[in-house]
Amino acid sequence: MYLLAQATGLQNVEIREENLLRPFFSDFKLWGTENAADVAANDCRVFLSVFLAFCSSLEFEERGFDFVQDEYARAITEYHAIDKAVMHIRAVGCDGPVKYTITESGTPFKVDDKGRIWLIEPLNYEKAKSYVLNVKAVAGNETCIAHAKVHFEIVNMNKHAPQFEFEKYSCDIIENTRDIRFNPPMRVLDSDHGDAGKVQNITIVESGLPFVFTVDDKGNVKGRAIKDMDAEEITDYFFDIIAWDGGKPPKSSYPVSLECEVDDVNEFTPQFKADTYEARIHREMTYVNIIQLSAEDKDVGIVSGRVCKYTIEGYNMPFKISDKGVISLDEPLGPEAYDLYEFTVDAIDCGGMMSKKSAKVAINVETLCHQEFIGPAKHELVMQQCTGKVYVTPDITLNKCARKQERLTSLLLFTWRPPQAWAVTEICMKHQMHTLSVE
Ligand SMILES: [Ca+2]
Ligand SMILES: [Ca+2]
Ligand SMILES: [Ca+2]
Repeated sequence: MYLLAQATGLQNVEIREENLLRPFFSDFKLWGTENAADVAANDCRVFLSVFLAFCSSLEFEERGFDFVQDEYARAITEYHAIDKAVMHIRAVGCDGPVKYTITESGTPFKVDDKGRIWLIEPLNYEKAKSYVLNVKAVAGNETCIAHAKVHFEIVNMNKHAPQFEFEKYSCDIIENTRDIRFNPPMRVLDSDHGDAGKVQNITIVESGLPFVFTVDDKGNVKGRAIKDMDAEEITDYFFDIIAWDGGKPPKSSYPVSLECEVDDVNEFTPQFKADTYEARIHREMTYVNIIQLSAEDKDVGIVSGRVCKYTIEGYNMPFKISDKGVISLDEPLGPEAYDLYEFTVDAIDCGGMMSKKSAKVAINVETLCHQEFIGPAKHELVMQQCTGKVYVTPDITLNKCARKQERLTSLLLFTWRPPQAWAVTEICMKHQMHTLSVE
């Protein structure tokens, strides 16, 4: 028997091991609790003395062959070591050896000839929260028989901390939704029984994160955001979570680190940096880069946030545009081409969304150069005897890139020449000449 009184006023009184004081225990505790503030230390000692004397008198009272106590009780934890004695009961008052038997079969206990009760199988709080054993004692060639009740209360112990099934989980949430997806599915295990083995809640180590976690009876964990996720605002969340069981006191798991990625949804179309683009090119030339167009996409995803293609909207346009937005010209424009090409360009993101507002492109085609002969022309041709050769333009040269005004001058030169030749011919005819060759 073990009686422990603590502090003043008997506020905490604990009775351990088997005892016969159980019927008195509740009254004793009630007395102590209600009057705790008023009971002096002396009163406490007097009470204990009386109480213990009373108990002693019970133990040694002559009762014939009987158990020392009618009833025994103790609490044992469900993790109590097996093949260990957990209680000692004794029947006295008859000659000869005493044989003890437990009436009930199938209990995890056995009793030996010395009255020691042994735990022989592991306890499980979930299966049985208490045991009541009827123990029979027989002695004196079965002339002495006694019975006693033995109560075992099984205490649910929190021996194991919860544990996440895996060390690593990938975690993601689709943008504009709230449900967290784990891969593999998240589960927490706890080997204890009862509340001590039930995962009660999951907490986030860091504060200020927009997530809550729930766990069901089987330890399956679900996570949810408390607001719709916006990948353009925050793409990745890094945090640790811990699992707690329902034991008293609760135990916690090792934290699991999570990186939860918000999966981008293609919400935005590409947008051109400028509404209009303008360029100048020349005829008879090709271009690999007339002008660079550029569009951006507000989405953050690799697919939905990147421009993959540009297209020219216009019929029979001589220009091309690359996937990078560069306008080029493979075939030179001839004199028949327009002086101005106007068309629109659209940008398409890699998720297939096209810009809502096209870019306007204007390309001016200039005629900068043409080829012509340049040289002083003779205003008067003199041909002796009206036979032989005379050079009309002895110093003529070829200008491969003449400007427009020079060309006009040149035209004047050539329009001026035929009358000259004609005049020469006329003169020669007068002199009875038949031919005049001009080279
Ligand atoms: Ca536990
Ligand atoms: Ca998005
Ligand atoms: Ca997009």
